[in-house]
Amino acid sequence: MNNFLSGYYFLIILLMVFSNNLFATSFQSRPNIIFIMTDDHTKQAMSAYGSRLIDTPNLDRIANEGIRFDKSFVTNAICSPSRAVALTGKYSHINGVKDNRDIFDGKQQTLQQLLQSAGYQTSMIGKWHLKSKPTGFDIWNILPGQGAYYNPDFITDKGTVKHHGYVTELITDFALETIAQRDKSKPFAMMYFHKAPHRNWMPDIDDLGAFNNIDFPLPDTFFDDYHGRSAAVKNQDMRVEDMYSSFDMKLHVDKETNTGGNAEWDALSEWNTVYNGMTKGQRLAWDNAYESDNKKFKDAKLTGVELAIWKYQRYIRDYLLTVKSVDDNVGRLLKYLDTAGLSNNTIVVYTSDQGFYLGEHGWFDKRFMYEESFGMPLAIRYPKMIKAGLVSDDLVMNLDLAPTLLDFAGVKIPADMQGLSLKEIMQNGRLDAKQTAGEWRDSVYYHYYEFPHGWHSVNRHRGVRTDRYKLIHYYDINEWELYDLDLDPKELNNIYADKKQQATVVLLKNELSNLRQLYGDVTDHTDQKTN
Ligand code: SGN
Ligand code: CA
Repeated sequence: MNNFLSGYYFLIILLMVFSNNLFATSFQSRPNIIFIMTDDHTKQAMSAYGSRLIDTPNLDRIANEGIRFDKSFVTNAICSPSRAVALTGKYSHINGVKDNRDIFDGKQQTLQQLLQSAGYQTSMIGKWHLKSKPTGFDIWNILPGQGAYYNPDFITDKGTVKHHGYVTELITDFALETIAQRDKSKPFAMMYFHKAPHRNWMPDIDDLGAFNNIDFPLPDTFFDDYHGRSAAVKNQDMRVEDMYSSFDMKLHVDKETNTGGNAEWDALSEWNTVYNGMTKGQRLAWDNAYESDNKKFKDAKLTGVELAIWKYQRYIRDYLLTVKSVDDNVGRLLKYLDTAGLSNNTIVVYTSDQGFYLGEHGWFDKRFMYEESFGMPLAIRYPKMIKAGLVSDDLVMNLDLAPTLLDFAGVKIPADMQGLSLKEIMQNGRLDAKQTAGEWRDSVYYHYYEFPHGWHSVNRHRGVRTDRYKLIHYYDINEWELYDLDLDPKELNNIYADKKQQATVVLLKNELSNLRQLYGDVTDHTDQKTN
């Protein structure tokens, strides 16, 4: 063979090997990604975390067939900020969304935009709640604002369309359609973001009344008197006993007399709008499920503790039923992946935008840095690369999600992302804080901003949590709290002023200041306008 020909064949072989590699990378090894986020779903309502309230077999399936993170936290426990953190891998003061009123700047670097540039087909289905138009997605179909449970509007780049049905099912229908119609020449990355179980917790038609005969256990701290805690804890407006009779309790009243977290808000007319937004048939099913209990309640004229307990029961039944529907629909999605042969090479992340109070401390809602709302459920399944049944006790954050998914997708993690990839933890089996000491972060940093405007009157605060301790600073009122989570996991005993704890206080203050340096959150907000 002459030189020219041998060179020619060599080139062909090289090209074949190269294109084969390309083929292998883009079609086989690069995982698909389904990022599931719910809104306000807390670990106390997920059986993989030992819930004493509900079974969630399908959500548990993700944890059992992959890894469950037991110490997973948000950086700022409220909806829009938390989403902005998950999509950018950056804290609120950097990504610009500090509270629910801020508008996300869609020109900034995001997980979806990086995946899209790397050749993924990207889509966003469900609750977006970042105010600006979604960017970095090939396909999007989102709820406006908080969205409606029944017959919701959805927005695409073609405009707004009202759909008949129940939001959790509709979001799932659209997600399945999007996967079925995907561009098969590319891997896909889908955000499948639910509205449920967000307030006002309206269950699906098929589930209405299903928990009417169950009395759920009250959390141990339901009657918390806030003794020894900061004024912030005493002055919040998020008590179950103050929930709206109309919008939350679904009673048809003439006048709303409860603050519900925002005394200015016209809860009664909102409830009427939501109720009348159902079709005649839906309202009939609704009335059948609620009206006999409503009548009993009106006749009983409960007050005080009895009234608070009645409200808790109605709240928790409705909340749990909206979770049940999420579980059923995630089950549909997982089954679809099985049948389509996609399960093995698809990363499924399950998380929520934060946790929630299910009566703990007498509360609903979130915002505080206590475990129930600071924590979030986090389970990730990727059969091809992660062993089933792993559990991690490492301190992980929503900040880590974007870097982790980029890492698995083979995309370089930008240096300005502040989170860390969880890939190694996920591949190495059970690690705990002790085993990984020195190799992983040993504290997490938190900063909540929405005060005095907005809902529920929770003072701004920042804090640090280590494996054992939590230090919180309500800086506007300059009050501190310290908890020993080993001895006091329910955070009832503030030991900040305890003389024996002063060495710990110094260490933690030092850690807090180091974290503020590390993440660039050094501005002293007390001298800024409150936003
Ligand atoms: C609404 C709720 C509040 C809730 C915020 C934020 N009120 O304003 O209770 O804290 O959303 O929730 S409601 O009566 O309108 O439902 S978040 O999940 O979007 O952050
Ligand atoms: Ca939320």
